[in-house]
Amino acid sequence: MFQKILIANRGEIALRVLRACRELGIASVAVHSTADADAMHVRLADESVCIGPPLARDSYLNMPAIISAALITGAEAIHPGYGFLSENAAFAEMVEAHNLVFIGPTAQHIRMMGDKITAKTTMEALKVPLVPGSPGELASLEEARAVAGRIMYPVLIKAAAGGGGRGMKVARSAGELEAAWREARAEAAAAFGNNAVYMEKYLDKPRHIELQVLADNYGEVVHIGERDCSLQRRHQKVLEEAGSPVITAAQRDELGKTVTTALKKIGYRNAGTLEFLYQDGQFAFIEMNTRLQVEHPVSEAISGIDLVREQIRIAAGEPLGYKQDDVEFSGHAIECRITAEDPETFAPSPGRVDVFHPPGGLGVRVDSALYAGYRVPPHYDSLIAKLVTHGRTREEAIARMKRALREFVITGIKTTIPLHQRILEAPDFVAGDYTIHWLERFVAG
Ligand code: MV4
Repeated sequence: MFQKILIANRGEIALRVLRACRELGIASVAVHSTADADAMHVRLADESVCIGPPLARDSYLNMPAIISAALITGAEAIHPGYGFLSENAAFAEMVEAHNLVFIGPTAQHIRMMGDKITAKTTMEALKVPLVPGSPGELASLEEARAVAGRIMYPVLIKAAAGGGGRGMKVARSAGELEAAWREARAEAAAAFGNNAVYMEKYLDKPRHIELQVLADNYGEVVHIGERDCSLQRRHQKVLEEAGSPVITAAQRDELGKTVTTALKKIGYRNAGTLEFLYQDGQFAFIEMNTRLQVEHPVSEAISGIDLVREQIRIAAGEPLGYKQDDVEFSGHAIECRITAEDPETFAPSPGRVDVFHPPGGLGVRVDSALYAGYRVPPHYDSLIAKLVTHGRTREEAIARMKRALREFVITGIKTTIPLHQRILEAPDFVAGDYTIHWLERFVAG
């Protein structure tokens, strides 16, 4: 096992990784920008290194500064958290080239899944269900017309280097195809420096359901169940649940078997998440994320598995030590992402936190790096707390969430706590009756 790990991140996820390190008896090194000198992750780590000015590109994305910090402090491994360098294959390679361990998948798997076309063709060959679409990259507008004619409108043109909705254009009819083709390619070139695009049939009312997996270095792969992440606004997830209110144990088992078999065949390692669209009772793979995700705590709650501890153990070369049958799911979990934003307009609300009183009690978890007197800097993601509740049933998890949201006091900045309170009262939410479009309409009306 490692004796010292560098955490290449900030905020709540840096604390999350730090906690796993401490429980494993591993020393931690925090890195921080000049804007984060007073941050909680710096205070709680055993050591810290300043890696640059506030802008992320000069600090949390500064690869040489982070590698140097690891070498200087004698850290043996680097945990990237989520965002920043977590899905950067060149960074994973640079880490390994300095005889450090990247706590995540291999650079080869990060690169494979970073190209959405390669990810899809790989999964298709392994019998994972996909949305009908182009067999690979669209070579020309003529090919786009031919594929659309076969799969029928509406269609979506997506960027191979995309994800998160950028470079994605809908064509509802043949008359809209040329504009969608041109706009998607231009946006992809500008955003990613790669104009490769592909086509899928546009699903008009899907849910976004993802499956968490863990894989060791010896061919053992298990899934940790699904998360329903349909409640999102502008491609930012707002509230997630595990399991999905619409998925049965039999569906979970079947999808889990398909996915774990596929990942064994490609030799995938460490944690990962496969994203699916779910509509009319069918799953369709769209993308794979090769990192720890923000919403991982809901999977931890229903499985009792510490996903970060598992990531570290796997990276250190330990076998998983259990099989799929040993993974048991219990109850239901919900996560509310609380951001420093106006709950009506979503305008950012950085600034000084006056009062910070998190909720507690049975079945409540708060992952947050806030404290009274802390200044939320304007330079980074607006996520300030993840409130997670677990109950024996979905109803119990909802009741606990309502209770916990009422207890939660954050003053000095605006937060989205009132938005979550409104969602939890909505009859559609209580019924589990929502798609990826539900929240946009809810906040508009
Ligand atoms: C889709 C889709 C409908 N049909 N693909 C958006 C981001 C990217 N990760 C995939 N996305 C979508 N792909 C087909 N064939 C609708 C979306 C989509 C979406 C997906 C998941 C969560 C939120 C979303 C919001 C808008 C559109």
